[in-house]
This record gives sequence, C-alpha cells and structure tokens, in this order.
Amino acid sequence: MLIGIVGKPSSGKTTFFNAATEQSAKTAPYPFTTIEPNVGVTWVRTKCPHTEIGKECQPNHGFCLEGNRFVPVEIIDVAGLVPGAHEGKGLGNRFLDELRRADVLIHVVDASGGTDAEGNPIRPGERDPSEDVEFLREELLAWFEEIVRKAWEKVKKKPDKGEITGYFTGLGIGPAKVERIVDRLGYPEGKEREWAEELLKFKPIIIAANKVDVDPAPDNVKELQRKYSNVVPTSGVAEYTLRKAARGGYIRYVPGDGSFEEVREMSPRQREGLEYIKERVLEPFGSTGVQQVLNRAVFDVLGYKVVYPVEDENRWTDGKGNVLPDAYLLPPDATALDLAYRIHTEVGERFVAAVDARTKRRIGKDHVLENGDVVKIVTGR
Ligand SMILES: Nc1nc2c(ncn2[C@@H]2O[C@H](COP(=O)(O)OP(=O)(O)OP(=O)(O)O)[C@@H](O)[C@H]2O)c(=O)[nH]1
Ligand SMILES: [Mg+2]
Repeated sequence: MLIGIVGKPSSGKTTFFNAATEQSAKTAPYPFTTIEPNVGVTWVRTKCPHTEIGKECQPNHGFCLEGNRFVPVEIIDVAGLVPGAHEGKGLGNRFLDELRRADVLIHVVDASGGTDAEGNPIRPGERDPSEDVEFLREELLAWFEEIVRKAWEKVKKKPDKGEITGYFTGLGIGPAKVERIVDRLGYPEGKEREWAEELLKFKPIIIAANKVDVDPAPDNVKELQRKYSNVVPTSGVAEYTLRKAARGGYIRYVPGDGSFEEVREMSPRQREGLEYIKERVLEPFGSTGVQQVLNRAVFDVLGYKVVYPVEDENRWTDGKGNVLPDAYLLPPDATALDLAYRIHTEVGERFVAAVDARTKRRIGKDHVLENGDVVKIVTGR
C-alpha cells in the first residue's frame, strides 16, 4: 500500500508529508523546494482491540496511543506540478513516474488561494483553488495519455488484448481491469484520452484543502466541498506543530484528535502558536484533518481493513506472550487464507483453519475478514 502526495508547488505537500511521517524534509514559501521525492512511513488510526481485554498491546510495527492503534503505511511526496507540465513546464512531469505504484493520491490544494498557478506567493484569496483541482486532473490525464500512447506504439503492429495489459501493471492496474477497458473502448488508437480517463479511475484522489488557518480558506473549503467529493479541510503546519509539541512532552495529543492538553510549561511564544492552532484550525474544523485524510484514503476510499493475527486466541498474544503484536492492512476482499499468506508463505501453505478470537468460532479459508478482526491461524504439517 502506497499513498502519493501531489499538487502544485508551495501548496504544502512536504509540510503535510512531514506532519504525517514526523520527518523534517525541507519546506519553504517558494516553488520547487522539493525536487527528489521524499519517501516515508505514516500511520492510519484505528481503535485497538487491546481495550477489550484490559491489557496493553505490544506493537511490532507502528504504535498505540490511548487505545488508538497507528498502523504503518508508505507515503511519497514528489515535486510540484504546474499547468503545462506534460509539455515540460516547471519540472515537467517525468517525476510522476515515482507515483506509479501509488494506490491512492492525496491532492494538497492551497485552499487559502495565496499562491498562483506556479506556486508563487500572492495575496490570499486571489487564486480560486478550484482551478488547482481542475488543472491537476488535466495533468494527470496527460501523463496517463502518454503511457497509453507508448503502450499502443509497442503493440499496435500485432494488437493483442493480453499483451497490452502488461503495460499497465507498472501503474498498479491489473490485467483484468485493463481487459475490461479494451472490451468497452476497443484498442487505444485515437482514444488515448478515453483510455486515460478510465485508467485514472483506478487512482482515486482525495483533496486535502490545505492552509485552512489562512483566510479566506474557510469559505473556499465550503465551495470546494460543494463542487467535489472527498474534500477534507487540513492544516499541515498545525499537525506538524502539534505532533512536535507532543513528542517534546509539552502537550498530550493523539493525531487526529480535536483537542490537546498542556502537560509541561511552555514559552509564551510556543503557547501563542498552539493557541492559534486551537482558534484557527481545531475549533472551526474539529481537527487538523491530516489524520482524517490518511484514514479516508485507506479505509473509506480503498476499503482496506486492519486485522490482528494472534497465536493464542484466548490471550490474544503471539508465541512469546506479546499482546496483539501485529496489525496488518489487508484489501477489502481479503480472506482468512490471505491473512495466512500475509503472515508467511509457509503459514499459507499449511493453512488448516482459522479461529475468530472473539467468538472462538472456527472460520474457513474463504471467510472474508472484517476490520478489527482478531484471528488465529491453525496450521498442519
Ligand atoms: N499557514 C499555513 N501554511 C502552510 C500550511 N502548510 C504548508 N504551509 C506553508 O506553505 C509553504 C510551502 O510548503 P511546502 O510544504 O514546502 O510546499 P510544497 O507543496 O512541498 O512545495 P514544493 O516542494 O515547492 O512543491 C511553506 O512556507 C509552509 O510553511 C498550512 O497548513 N498553513
Ligand atoms: Mg515540497
């Protein structure tokens, strides 16, 4: 699972990335700060089942905060995209190849309208953020069109349905999906655009309406939400600041929460910064939105679920007594057998049955797992 961050320069992509990954890649109020992609690990938040058994969990990966399990997911932040990138404007769009593997895209938009099409600072409100949404879609389509054109170039001498599908697996779009496009549209000759539109449906986009702390972003957010689906108001800078203050022991804050609590004496300047976040972001919008975007991408848009394999179905531990050590993100249709293979190929091969650790009922290999399931896999020799 990979999440890709896209958007024009200076919209706040890297700040969002830093907030989400707790890294500190370079950010700045001028275009093309990022050239080489930033790759990292972020986390989606879900209720941890340890709260049901009154024991603390011991995560092998990710972490758990006050009953909230944070499950790792890869995320990538790339250079800014400008209108005309497919014709070489700005840094062009070659770097989009870094996003080929992404399952879902987060489009970070400067909802304050304080940057022009190229990412140069202007007076907030001067740019209509809807234009950013439109042009980015155009650029992504142009990128896909190019991929379609190249694929067709290679197979057109001897057109073959099976052959052409191979050119899109690198985009994370499987053969069955591409074959359906061939059935519906025919071969891409002269239909590159239609093909691009069909392919783009397999890269769902969530809009992070960012910089909500800057007027007139709140009005622009409403307008964006009226026009498009999957718009989440965010402030990357607020989330970054809160996570940093929490790591530093100054506040108690669980990423995604709508409030924080002061736990250590702060300087007046620090307190002022946090007060600003409370007034401009948390109170009007309910959260900084960063965790919400990530969760929406993974759980709502992609429909993934978190499943917890255990070896002891009564104590919910592994062989060493660690409570709920693993939390796996699995695709929507994943079964008990898929979970077994995910743990280890050998566990998959020796699969006999699974046990639902809540009900202690046996479940078969084809049983589709649900979000939050705690499961023991029974293996034979
Ligand atoms: N007020 C406010 N400023 C923000 C927010 N997020 C980012 N910024 C500022 O926007 C500017 C650009 O941020 P970056 O994260 O470098 O933007 P980028 O999209 O990665 O830009 P490029 O790498 O140049 O494409 C910086 O000055 C950030 O501090 C936010 O939520 N609120
Ligand atoms: Mg950047």
